[in-house]
Amino acid sequence: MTRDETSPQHPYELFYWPSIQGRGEFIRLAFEAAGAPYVDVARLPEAKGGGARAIMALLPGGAAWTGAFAPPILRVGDLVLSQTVNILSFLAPRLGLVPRDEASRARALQISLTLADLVTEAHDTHHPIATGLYYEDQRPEAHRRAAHFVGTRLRKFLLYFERLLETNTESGGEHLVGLELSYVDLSLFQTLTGLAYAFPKAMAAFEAQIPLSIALRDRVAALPRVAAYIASERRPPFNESGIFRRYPELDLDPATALEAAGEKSK
Ligand SMILES: N[C@@H](CCC(=O)N[C@@H](CS)C(=O)NCC(=O)O)C(=O)O
Repeated sequence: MTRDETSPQHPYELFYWPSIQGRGEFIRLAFEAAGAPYVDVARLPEAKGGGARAIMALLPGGAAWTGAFAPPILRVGDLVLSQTVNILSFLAPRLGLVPRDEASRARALQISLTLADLVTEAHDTHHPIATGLYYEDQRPEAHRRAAHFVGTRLRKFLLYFERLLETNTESGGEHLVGLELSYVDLSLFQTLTGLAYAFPKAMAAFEAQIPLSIALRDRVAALPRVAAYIASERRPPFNESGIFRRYPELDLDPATALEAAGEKSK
């Protein structure tokens, strides 16, 4: 896909928590897959203007606040944007990561927002009551929430993305939108990879039902720039501070998750 801009006048600066993949990772991946230069500002040493302090300056109450509520935040010159999907849809045409026509862009946005919904539901399995509490303070509720997520919601989302691939026959089922790699393909890769980290048992149970999605995930992982990025120190590891967390007690068997938790689905 062609790029709208080959050499932006200002550097792309990403502001996101430095020690987690989280939502910032969807944006890092877009830059990395496109081979576009960017500065992951908070991963720089504090002495060079990095660290969490750089993010705080852009948040409400911060000295450089211009309207963002939470990271990830993108700065390009005077333009400061937040909301992951907003940032991705802004960057995608500039990085050659979305088809040029309006209908395809709108469709990519729709899929990206649905992926964001799934990511939020995955997050809410370990923080069902409050993001301001520790997981350890909401474990019984987390268990209930995970039972519903793994027992009903996860399958529904996964089969939806698989169906999108099946019906994009012109791409041979290889892309969610259009005929080439787009930012939504990258975001599906990241989501599936994160889900496999957090819910290995559940995801193994679903793999056979979503062959096109798994093939897409593996193709993205093997793209030379993405593979180099994954092997690099620029990609923070998955951990239990991010969105996708491995708590074995939440990795329930989808077939029995609801029953095991004493839950019913309406
Ligand atoms: N819908 C927003 C969610 C942003 C968000 O929740 N950011 C997290 C990190 S992934 C955060 O630091 N939130 C702080 C807060 O909500 O106070 C997006 O996609 O960017």
